[in-house]
Amino acid sequence: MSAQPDAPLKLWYTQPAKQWVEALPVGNGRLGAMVFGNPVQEVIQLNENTVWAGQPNRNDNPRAREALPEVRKLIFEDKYEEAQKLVNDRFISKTSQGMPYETVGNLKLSFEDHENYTGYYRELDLEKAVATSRYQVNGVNYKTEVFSSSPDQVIVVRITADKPRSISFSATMDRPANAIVSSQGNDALILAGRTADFEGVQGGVQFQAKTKIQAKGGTVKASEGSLQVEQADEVTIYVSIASNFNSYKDIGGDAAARADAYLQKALKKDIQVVYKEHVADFNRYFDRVNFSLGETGAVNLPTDQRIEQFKNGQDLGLVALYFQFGRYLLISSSRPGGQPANLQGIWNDQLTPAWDSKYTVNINTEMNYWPSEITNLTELNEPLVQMIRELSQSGRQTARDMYGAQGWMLHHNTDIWRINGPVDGAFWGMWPMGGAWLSQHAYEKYAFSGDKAYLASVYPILKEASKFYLDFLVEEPEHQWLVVAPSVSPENAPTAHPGSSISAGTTMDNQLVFDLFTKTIKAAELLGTDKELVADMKASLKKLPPMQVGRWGQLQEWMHDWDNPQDHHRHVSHLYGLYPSNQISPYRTPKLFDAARTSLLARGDESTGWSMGWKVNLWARLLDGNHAFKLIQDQLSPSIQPDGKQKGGTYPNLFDAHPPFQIDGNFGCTAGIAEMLLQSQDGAIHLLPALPDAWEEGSISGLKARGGFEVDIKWADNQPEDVTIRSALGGNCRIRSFFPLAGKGLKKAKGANPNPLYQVPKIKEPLVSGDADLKNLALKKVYEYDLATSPGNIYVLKTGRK
Ligand code: FUC
Repeated sequence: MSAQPDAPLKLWYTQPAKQWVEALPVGNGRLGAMVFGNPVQEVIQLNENTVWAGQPNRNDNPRAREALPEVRKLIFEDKYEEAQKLVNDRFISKTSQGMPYETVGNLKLSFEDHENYTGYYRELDLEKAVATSRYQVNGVNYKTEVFSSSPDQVIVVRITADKPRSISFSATMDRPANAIVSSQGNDALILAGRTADFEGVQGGVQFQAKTKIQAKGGTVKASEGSLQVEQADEVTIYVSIASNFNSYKDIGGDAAARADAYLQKALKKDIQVVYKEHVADFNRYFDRVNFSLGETGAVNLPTDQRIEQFKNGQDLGLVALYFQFGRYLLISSSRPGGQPANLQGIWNDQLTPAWDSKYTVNINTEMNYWPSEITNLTELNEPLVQMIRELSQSGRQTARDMYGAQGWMLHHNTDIWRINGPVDGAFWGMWPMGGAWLSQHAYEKYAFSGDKAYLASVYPILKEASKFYLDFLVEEPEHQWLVVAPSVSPENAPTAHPGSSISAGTTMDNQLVFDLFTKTIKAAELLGTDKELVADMKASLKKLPPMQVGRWGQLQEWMHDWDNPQDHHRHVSHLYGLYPSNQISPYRTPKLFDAARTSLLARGDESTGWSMGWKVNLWARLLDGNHAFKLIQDQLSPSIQPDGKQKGGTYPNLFDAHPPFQIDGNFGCTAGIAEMLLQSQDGAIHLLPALPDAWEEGSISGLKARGGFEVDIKWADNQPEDVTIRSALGGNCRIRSFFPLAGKGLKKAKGANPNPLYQVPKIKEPLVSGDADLKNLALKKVYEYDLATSPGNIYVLKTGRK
């Protein structure tokens, strides 16, 4: 048996996982497992995505409404500390700060006589979504495979050996607290529990995890809450988990009956069929995108060593592996009908994980979904869109009770109960922009698909979010601009008042309101509705503060020129306008583009995992592939240092480290790699907009572009060689490239792009003050083409090099 993988798309190791961040994740969106691959004491840590502490509850603080005018007055008098104090007293929730997502517990398998194992190998196969470990004991070859099936809604553990009657072990289940384990019949264990009371909210989620063992040959017996398997030829273990959760308002389901029903259904099938259907189901998503930067000898190194050596430079195969791992994680943690991926996706071994492993919506939740459209996983957005629909219901109460406003709103956090109130203290929580940002995700799916029926279905989300801001915006005294107040530029305080982050009219807020209104107007016009509302939004848009260039040439983070060039804060909120939004463009707003670059350079590179993931996207949008690659190198460096301390980076199992583990960085960097190769936010499909010098040759297929296009690119000598564009909707396809292209129907671009899905916002360039220095106004020559496409057709372009 070789200790080498037979395909590049595998994470693999030559030792079992000692810590959780070495274990390998499998998941079907609902059920997650972390597999340690230990031959002696196998641990399979289990999750189910509705196992959250607490129960339906609200955390709005209606005392805010009365204090709102006073807080605004304090802000406009520059009394930011006092404003923050009042927000803490009167706005911040006095009840729940959000409930934690909890582990279900563990399945443990003890193989007493396996201590002297040899030839150990374990892998996670990204194409099959199976975690496998294999080793030898006394001349017998053992193999354990684990997967989480979406068609069958069970986790499956398969243990096989190449000699009959070789498999003997005992199985137990446990949980850190609040659960009882019992056996059922001779071959099943049940772990039954209830989630915790937290911050005054009683735990109400009841759940059951049922483990059923089927052995071929040999015997299975139960005793005192454990199962003993003796001398079996092969063993299949099914783990079925369910809870009483029906919706964020209703926990009246029957956990035991549900867990049983899933199990019985799976047991009726041949295990080979369960396996095949699992692989086919997973592949339906995974196979849509192929990506290669070429492989070097590094593919023959275990993944943990590849991460350690990545900074040395040549292992581009690890970039492709990391990219595909990001797609793997989204397919495994976000499936239609379920919950969106939380801070840890669905994988969490604790009862009170960092930040409760909930939904932080001032960057993290959105980042989780950045790869979904561009990397061709559009269906996996559905849980996020569903959560936004729910928040747009629950958040009406918050808008009304806290701010006396129409519509719906959300602050910087939510959880499975769809809380909308401000939490954690004013410094972090007084950010009334969650609804504005999430609404972009509801809309973007339309920009990629052109699906008007879908747009109509999410229009109420956009409309009601906009109505909140129409009521909430207030005129500031200096310029009479309409601003959001109180708010914060997420989690950052300016040096002008370092103790208080509270301010008005922050750049990100203005950008978010701009996007929300612009998209709501567009949707209303397409759907032929709400003329008056559209007129109101158009009037308000004219009064939003413009983006401003500050005294050191930076894009101002705040309405006032408060930015400190030494500020290395992980949030780069004012650059929202550059990515994920498209308000800043090298071709339409070169001065803002230059200012954004100055800001990002000053912010620095190394940071928390997700911050580096964001910066990969930002450097891609700044058309600087080398700098984007530098950030990938920073992010793909070991989080765990020789002295045991952790920093932002990557764990041995390729999980992103904030630290601790936070999945947003995985998703952010995955999206960033795609943005380096293809962009479509700026009125054209830009091929290879930010290709690093070191990525000389490669290919990617199946990336999606706005306007209903799917694109394959093969390049060599850092130039596109073959480009294939599949058009789903027809219409003009404008193409941008740093190199000339040739192809049937390709014409030099003329005028504005007539494709309606490509319209870009009109942004006024700012006045740049005398002492600010713009450095980047000279851009590389770019070629622009128009290609008239018809639905269902495929277009092949070649290099135009002679
Ligand atoms: C935001 C970030 C933190 C962390 C948390 C979950 O508050 O500022 O870095 O990612 O979310």
